[in-house]
Amino acid sequence: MMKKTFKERLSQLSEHYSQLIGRANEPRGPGNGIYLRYLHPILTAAHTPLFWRYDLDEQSNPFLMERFGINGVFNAGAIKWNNNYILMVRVEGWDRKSFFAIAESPNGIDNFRFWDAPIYMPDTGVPETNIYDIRLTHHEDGWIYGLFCTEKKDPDAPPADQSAAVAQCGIARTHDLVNWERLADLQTGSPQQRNVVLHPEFVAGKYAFYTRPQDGFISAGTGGGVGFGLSTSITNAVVDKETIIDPRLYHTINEAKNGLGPGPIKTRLGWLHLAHGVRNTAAGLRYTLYLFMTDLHDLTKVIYKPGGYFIAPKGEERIGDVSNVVFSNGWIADEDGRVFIYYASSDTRMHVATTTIEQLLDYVVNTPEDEGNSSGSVKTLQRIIDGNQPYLHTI
Ligand code: M1P
Repeated sequence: MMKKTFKERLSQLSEHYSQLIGRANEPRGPGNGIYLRYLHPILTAAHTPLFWRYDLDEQSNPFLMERFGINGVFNAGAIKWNNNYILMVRVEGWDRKSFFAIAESPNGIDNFRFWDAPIYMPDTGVPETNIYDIRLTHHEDGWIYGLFCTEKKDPDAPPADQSAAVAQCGIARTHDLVNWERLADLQTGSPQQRNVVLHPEFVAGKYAFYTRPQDGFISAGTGGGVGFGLSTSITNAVVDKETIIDPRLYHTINEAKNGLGPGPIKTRLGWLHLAHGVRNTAAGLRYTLYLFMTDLHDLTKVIYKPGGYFIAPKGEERIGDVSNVVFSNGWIADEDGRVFIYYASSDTRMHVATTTIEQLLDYVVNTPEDEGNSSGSVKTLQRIIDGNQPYLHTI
């Protein structure tokens, strides 16, 4: 009886798993003209291999129980590698610890499969409690770098406080995505660092970093904003001076905090940046994504910044472990001009949105800026309505 149950369950699980992994994805039109969303998430906890989650030995696991539960797969770094689309995913177990694992797809929109083993990320001597949100940069020095958040319990927290933590930026590099050399953590003057990103090119012969200085683990305090700084070394990286290039601002999508997403894409008009902005609401923090562009030569100068958000949580994206969140730390720009934006929803699952460099340039150049007040918004809208008068008969 027990034997039959085990075998039946195993074949049911295998069938469900193959159907899920092989499921074709399709765009959800007509969209907003800026990007296309897709029908299905590209990765969920259920996409992790059965042989991670289950002990498949009938003797030691007669009920075929999950022995290592996965809570969510989200916030993935991305890179094109051997012609395939690679996501280095934050996998979070039932125990709340995150680790990295790689999933690979031939087309970037479906058929993502996890590599057999998770990534072993070496530590710097004192193991961190949690690592997450890696940004992958193929640097002009030839290495692929991964910059990620390393989190430890705050040593100064009183015993009653079991949640105070210190976040800093871990740095590792690789040539094959499997074997990682861990370097010293980034040093800055800020007590907390998350969302640190390595720029792909040298700047004045130095390594350039986008940072996010904060006073607290959750709250920006006197800090916040997307910062920028240089370091002569990558093996012992030190950023002495952080210049805030994109501050948080009152009554915008990023008034509470913001942070850079993946490394910027170089275009003919400037460096294209994807970032997240956070505002507080009665229902908790709301995370949306936005775009901005910096000058090709002066990386601290923002030259275009469309008003408002680029992607906000929609439908099922709004619900999850940490609801009302979209977050991105990975995108891939293909040689043919297509761009794959990989974003996570509600700290639970991964999605893709597709667009092109030309669409993104049109978006950053021609989307009205935030005028900073309601009457400015009305003026902007009236300008569009007036301009449309000759075309009203077309709709
Ligand atoms: O829970 C939402 C996000 O919260 C943090 O974002 P930030 O660094 O801007 O504070 C991170 O923990 C991120 O992983 C998470 O998705």
